[in-house]
Amino acid sequence: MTVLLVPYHLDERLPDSEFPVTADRVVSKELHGETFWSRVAGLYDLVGDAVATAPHPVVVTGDCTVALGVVSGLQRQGIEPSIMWFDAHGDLHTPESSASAYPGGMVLRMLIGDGDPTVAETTGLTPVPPHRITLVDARDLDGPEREYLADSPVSRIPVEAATSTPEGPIYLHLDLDVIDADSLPGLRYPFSPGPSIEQLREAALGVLATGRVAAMTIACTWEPGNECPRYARHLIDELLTAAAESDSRAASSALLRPVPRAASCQGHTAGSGVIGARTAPREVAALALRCRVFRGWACRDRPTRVPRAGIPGPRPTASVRHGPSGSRRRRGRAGAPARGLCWRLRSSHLPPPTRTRFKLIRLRCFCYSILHAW
Ligand SMILES: [Mn+2]
Repeated sequence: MTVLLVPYHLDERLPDSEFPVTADRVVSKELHGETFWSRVAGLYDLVGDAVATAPHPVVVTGDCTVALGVVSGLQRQGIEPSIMWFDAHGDLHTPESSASAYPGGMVLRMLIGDGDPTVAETTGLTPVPPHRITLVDARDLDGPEREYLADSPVSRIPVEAATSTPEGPIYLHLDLDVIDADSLPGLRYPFSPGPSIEQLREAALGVLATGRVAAMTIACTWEPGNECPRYARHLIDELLTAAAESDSRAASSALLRPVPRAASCQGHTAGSGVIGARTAPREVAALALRCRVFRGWACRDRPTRVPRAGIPGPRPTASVRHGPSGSRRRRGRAGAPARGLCWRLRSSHLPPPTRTRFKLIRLRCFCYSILHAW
């Protein structure tokens, strides 16, 4: 387990002392930009990098919007999670429906693909299908949010029903304002009545015990400078302990393993790590050589998802240009991953001893794709 602290409420940097955790890493950045979303997009891109490279990430933060970065990080690993979203609020507004224009009230809707596209464009986030989202104990809902929920596949359950978990990998998001405001005085958007700290703890530990939690967020959505960190410390400690314990179960779950023997371009999974936008080409090339072939897709122009090995990925879209991996083989044999070498790499990226080997592999992949195209 890796504890990543993103000490922000929206674009405001908060003191680390507001978060009762010992972080393995603090993710922060100078924020620039005209609009709110352009200011935070770069930060969430860094969060995505951190999540994609950290084993079993737990993100501790001061708002819910950071979830955009967390989900994009999971997607970079080839994980398409179901979302269990514990929150007193729906977070289902659009810029048009929101009376307050509070960005935190729009984030779940943005994960579904609605609203401002800036963060998705920067981080490569792709929409999560609404039927994979479960809203737990959201009770302070506005009219437009109720209307949306009435005919959307997003499910809404009380905290007692959170024992039934969705299939596959889970992203567990805990906005601590889901707790009854009387038990946690000092929240930014308090709502009472609601579940006790104990009830939230039980529900969250139940989800963690499945061993399928790919990432967890703990959103400490309180006003700075009050007693909340002290009240919440024990709960957070227990959640972190449970997350660490569930790691061993998760490690044996094939669903959450990184894509094996993978290498690719910007933002893609490579071996056990992820190549970020700032990774040196030489390093990318070295990884590609070590794997000889990559499983998944290569893309010249922008990050694309690398599907889990052995599981067919999404079909190529016209805007995505692929390397010589020849998708025909994948179509012909269901379940077989595409093979090929990321052709963003050039032999000039390599030191002379490996250059010939690289050229041979590239030639082999090219012949392979020609053979299979015919
Ligand atoms: Mn929230």
